[in-house]
Amino acid sequence: MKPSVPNAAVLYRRLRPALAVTVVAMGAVMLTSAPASAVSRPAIVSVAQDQLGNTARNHESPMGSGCNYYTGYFRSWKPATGCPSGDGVQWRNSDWCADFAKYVWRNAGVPYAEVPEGSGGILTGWASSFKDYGVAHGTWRTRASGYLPQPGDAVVFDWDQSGDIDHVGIVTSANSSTVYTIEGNSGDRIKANSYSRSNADIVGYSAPVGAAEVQGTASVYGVLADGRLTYTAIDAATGQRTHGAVTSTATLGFTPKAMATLNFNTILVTEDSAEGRLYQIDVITNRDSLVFSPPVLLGTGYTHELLAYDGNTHLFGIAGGVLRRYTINATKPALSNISAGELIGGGFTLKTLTATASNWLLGTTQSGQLISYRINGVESFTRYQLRDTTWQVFDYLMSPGGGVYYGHRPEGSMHRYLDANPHDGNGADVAGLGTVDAGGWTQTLLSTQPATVS
Ligand SMILES: [Ca+2]
Ligand SMILES: [Ca+2]
Ligand SMILES: [Ca+2]
Repeated sequence: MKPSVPNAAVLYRRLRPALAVTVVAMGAVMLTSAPASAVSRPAIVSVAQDQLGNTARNHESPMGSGCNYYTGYFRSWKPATGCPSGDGVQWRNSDWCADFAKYVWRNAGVPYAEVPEGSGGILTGWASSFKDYGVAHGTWRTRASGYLPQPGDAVVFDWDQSGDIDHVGIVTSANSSTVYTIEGNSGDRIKANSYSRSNADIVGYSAPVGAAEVQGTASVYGVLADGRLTYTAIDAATGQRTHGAVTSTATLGFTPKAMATLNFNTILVTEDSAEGRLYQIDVITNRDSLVFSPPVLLGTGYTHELLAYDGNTHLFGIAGGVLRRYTINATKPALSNISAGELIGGGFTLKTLTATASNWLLGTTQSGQLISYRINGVESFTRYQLRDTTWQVFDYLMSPGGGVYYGHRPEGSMHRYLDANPHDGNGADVAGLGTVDAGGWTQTLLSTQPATVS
């Protein structure tokens, strides 16, 4: 038998075993100060989905009576006449969209959602209280602002556009055109819905306090099949392309094999040849078109299939399944600025490679695994398998930092992910955030500048 008021950590543990410790720790912090650690957006979505699938309480009983579990969970003073009991709660009669949304936030560990309304809590049984929460905590965004709603946000509606808010739901995902939700009291039940993001009934969105928010711009360099270079910028917070692709008129003059972006205007590219020539490319401008100096040959022997730079002096290269680490001590390196490669280890039979932070790598395999590696030193690393399947669809995976991952598919689409904690060795908190573009990324080689997003 479940307790009448489920402990948030207990419910959370049932949903996401590996993260339970994090949530308990955060709860302890919340007693004394504003939380510093991030609430997990995927955890919010999981709680909502869990309730959506809970047939014992995902609808009114009797249907149309207003009697529901979620109002009973929060308020003993609401009328119970004709309402059943279930899951240890006396169900009660109300419009319950806000009670459902509050339940989801509270049980996912959203800061301040646990504060009772009689003790200064902002969230109440009124849908408008979810706007009040965002305004009070600085996380409110209007629909008209163009904000791309994020999983776990609360979305509030004004059905009759009268100026007062009528309804609230939980955002599960969104893309450039559509926002997807799970809502309580939608046709007297919990229901998954979708709306055009331009639907005027949507007033706006409140983000949960402490949710992983990313800031920064991803700078992506690429090579087209004809050897021209491209530059594209993506706003990491919204996932929208803000610049480009701008394209050079000049071509590389050699067939590239692997590429790493050192900084905003320096790229390393290896030639697809037995000699393994390594070139440095100085980008002069990427504003309206991309202009670069003729590639400078640095040396040979760089036969790597994959390269990644971690933004903190380390260039990683994989050749024949062997990972080596080079230290680069100049912004525009000559060969003398690149150390001999340290052997990190073998068995790196990866399809893609990127760096997520200093001495942290992320890659995918042909069989679809998503793997992160902590590089400890010479012949020392720790491997974490974040996902077991499905990631083979990407031919390039790139991270500009901040747990933001971009996956490129050969047909030209670019997909966006957020790993709430990219360095916990755990993939349960990796959330798909839709596409940057459904097509048009025709580059045959791609690389992003590291450490520009946090
Ligand atoms: Ca209204
Ligand atoms: Ca109803
Ligand atoms: Ca993680």
